Amino acid sequence: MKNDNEKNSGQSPDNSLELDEEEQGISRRKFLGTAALVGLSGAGLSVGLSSCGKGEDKGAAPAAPAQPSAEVHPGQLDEYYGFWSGGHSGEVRIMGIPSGREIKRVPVFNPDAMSGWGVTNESRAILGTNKDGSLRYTTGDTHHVHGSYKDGTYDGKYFWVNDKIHSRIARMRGDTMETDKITELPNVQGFHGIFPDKRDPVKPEVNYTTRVFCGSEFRLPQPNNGTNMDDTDAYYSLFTCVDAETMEVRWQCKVDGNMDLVATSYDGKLAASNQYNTEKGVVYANMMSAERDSCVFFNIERIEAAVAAGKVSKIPGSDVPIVDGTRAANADPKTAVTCYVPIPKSPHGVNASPDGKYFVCSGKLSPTASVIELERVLHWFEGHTKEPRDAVVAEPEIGLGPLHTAFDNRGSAYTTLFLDSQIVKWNIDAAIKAYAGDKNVKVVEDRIDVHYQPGHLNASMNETKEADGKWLVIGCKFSKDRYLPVGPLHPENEQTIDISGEKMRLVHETSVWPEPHDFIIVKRDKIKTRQVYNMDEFPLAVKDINGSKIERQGNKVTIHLTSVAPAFGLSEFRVKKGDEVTIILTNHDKVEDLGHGFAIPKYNINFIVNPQETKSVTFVADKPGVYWCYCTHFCHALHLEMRSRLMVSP
Ligand code: CUK
Ligand code: CUA
Repeated sequence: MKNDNEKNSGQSPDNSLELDEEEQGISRRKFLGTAALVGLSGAGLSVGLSSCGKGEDKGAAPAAPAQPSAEVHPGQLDEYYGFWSGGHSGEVRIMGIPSGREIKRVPVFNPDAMSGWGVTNESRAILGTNKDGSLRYTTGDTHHVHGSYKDGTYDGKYFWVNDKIHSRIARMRGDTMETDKITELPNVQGFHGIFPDKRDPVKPEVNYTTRVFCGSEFRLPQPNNGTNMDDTDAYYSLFTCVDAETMEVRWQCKVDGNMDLVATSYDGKLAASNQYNTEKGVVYANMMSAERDSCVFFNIERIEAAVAAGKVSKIPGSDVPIVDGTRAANADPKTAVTCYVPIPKSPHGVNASPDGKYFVCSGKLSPTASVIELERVLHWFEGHTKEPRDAVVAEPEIGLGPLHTAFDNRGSAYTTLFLDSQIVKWNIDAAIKAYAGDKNVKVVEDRIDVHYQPGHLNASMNETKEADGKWLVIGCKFSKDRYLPVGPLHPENEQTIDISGEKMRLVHETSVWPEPHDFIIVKRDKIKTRQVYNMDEFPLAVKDINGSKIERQGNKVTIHLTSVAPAFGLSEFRVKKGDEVTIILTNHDKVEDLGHGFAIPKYNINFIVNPQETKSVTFVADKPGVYWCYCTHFCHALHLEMRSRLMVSP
């Protein structure tokens, strides 16, 4: 194991000329810089795929004592929960970190045959249905999972995830790790960045999450009804505030440009979104002409004051109050609700440092990361500084294709370099000094090759005040040669790096099915799950263990059913062709993990009930005959015998 670690540790390449790493980094960057940027404008972001990460894993630093191992032995538990988005699978995945073991897949926007998500009446009500009863959407595209905060750190209560394709926000409960609410955002397309606030900007006692902010990428004509499609200059996008508890949309803020990721400050005063295409292009080439795009800051207190004062507009067909956050309407800092901080070329990603002082924003077409000091953004809003750009306090050159940044608890930042297939570790204070003119500081502290083309990365507890600087996980977009080939589509590759020492050490990798984007790594003691439901939570519950029965009202039949391993409360039930049948199933088993499945052949019904849980399904009995309803979840030695007979008479 140790040998493997050393072999794969990918320490910064050593070469015979013995350049120091800083010099190497720069020469590599200069060498690649022109060619790669030229490549970008023509061939998209896939340049360099065939040449990255080869043959540079020669040297290994002298072993530090007691290096942390990613190995979690059989029977042992991981130290962290990892909450992963599932991309176009539409789900959220839960992994153990550092082992990378996948523990759960939580259906969110995706129908799921095991749990019955999209099959049961309860889940269909959350997902939303059309008038004919069909699901409103069966596709999803999840990118960013974020948890609720209290006192600047995770409280384990809720997790939110975005659906980029249909602009929905979903909430997952921390105790059951199941989706409990979904809201479709009005007036937007391409809902991408999402971040909960960390406290209220004006009420000190509210030191926990009460709002979730949502950026939207695509600019649209409004109202988007086909009457005004050609005036592309009039298109715009909206930043949306959703109530964390009710999941209702509170307000929207109109902005210039496309919004990408979202970050929030620890004092609750600011939220921000990095922006590309401030050019307002509608074709690719026009979207990258400007030398600088922006990171737009939202003054939450002022926006909410404007909403309260009724200084809002509305889009026909929607009730949501809209505040004008466009550049033109916010020229005067003292009344502005937004501040557009210029950032080099098409930034992708904005992340808050755990000390609460900075946001880091990287331009994917610029080799830099910009450090924005939040205090200075607030000063701009107060009229003390003139230019929004004055809030930028550092802009180190770190490598090619910088996307997302994570932090440890020792002042270092870690940025993914998509084009270089590397992670670069750099020092924030040193970068600030260098920007101020100090030539003697070393900004870049280390580089490591990853495999390959990293997108997001995240460090343990990174997006909280309790960032602990232990593990860094890298979401690599391409695995190429790292796994057995499985046909045209390769898995993606999540690599785990030990960041507890000065040098980064690659210690583990695991395949993941496309396409996770972002993830968070949460200390396990922040999460309190429960394994058994309370029957009272379900209004429909069949509480009497002997209460299974058939009820008929006209052609509506309700089957009240219980389950106790290895039997359902009724061994048979008869209905007539054309009846609308509702089955309510309450699981009376109390033992942890003793769930049962309920599947009806040819009727497309399959779901499970967890201990003490109730679920229901409704269908029209349109096919006469015998249908064996059977338990799909192995529960007992007599699991195969756990059945009930549905008989539909003609
Ligand atoms: S995005 Cu995919 S790598 Cu949706 Cu956060 Cu950056
Ligand atoms: Cu009940 Cu298997």
